[in-house]
Amino acid sequence: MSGRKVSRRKLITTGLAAAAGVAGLGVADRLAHRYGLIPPDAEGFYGPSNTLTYAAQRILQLHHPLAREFDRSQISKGVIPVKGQVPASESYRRMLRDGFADWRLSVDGLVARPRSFSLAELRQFPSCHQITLHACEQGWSFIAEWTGVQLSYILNLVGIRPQAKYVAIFSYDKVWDTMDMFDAWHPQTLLAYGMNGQELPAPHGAPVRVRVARQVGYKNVKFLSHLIVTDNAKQYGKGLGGKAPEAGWAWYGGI
Ligand SMILES: Nc1nc2c(c(=O)[nH]1)N[C@H]1C(S)=C(S)[C@@H](COP(=O)(O)O)O[C@H]1N2
Ligand SMILES: [Mo]
Repeated sequence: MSGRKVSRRKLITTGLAAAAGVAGLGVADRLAHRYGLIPPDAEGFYGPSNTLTYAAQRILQLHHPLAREFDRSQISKGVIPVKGQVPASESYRRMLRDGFADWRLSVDGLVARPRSFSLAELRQFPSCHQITLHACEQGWSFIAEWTGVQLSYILNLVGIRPQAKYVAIFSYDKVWDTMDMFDAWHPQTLLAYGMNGQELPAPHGAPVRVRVARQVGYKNVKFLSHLIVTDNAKQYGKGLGGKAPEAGWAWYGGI
């Protein structure tokens, strides 16, 4: 045994695991509550295990925050799978035809300076590139290069209020989700407008999608329209924090 100091993090993690093993999930759940690590889908049959997974991973990840990045030579070749349809609404189709000149991403809620961004504005901000794996919960994956602006850059521009706990994400095809501030501030979380060196193709989410490298497919919302910073992820839809949880997937999709 080396070192006498046991970090607080270690204590919490060990505590959660031990509580789950010895005393049942109820105790782990109480510990997670104490540290504010309760996912929006914490109720119902899978609720306790959703809470345990989320709380334990968030604590462990303070150590290993980055998703693996790959070489250019590892980018997937051939046809890349697509999930979901390009939005059919007339307003979306018109923007697509016009190269998204009139598209705006509005960002409001618990922010000091609500505003909306054009695609041209997003492209002017410092850009990031990442070659990461996109893994769909349904068993397929691909590696691609993504280009975009860090969500954290946008959050800094609008000024996040201290009560902020989630970013709610809305799209043109009525898919929506919420992301906690850990993912929202994460350096690999991008508002991506480019894929494999080109403009983001419509089927992959044009003009801008979320790229959240540490989460499964459905957390990477495409066809963005609106971001709302909030302290309550349960106020939308059926109160489970996203469209995917309403279809039975876990709100937290960490990988
Ligand atoms: N707006 C929107 N975002 C979405 C989806 C969708 O149908 N609509 N599908 C999700 C799922 S399940 C996956 S796996 C990825 C797929 O990304 P791709 O189509 O670029 O491969 O997008 C996610 N984001
Ligand atoms: Mo997916």
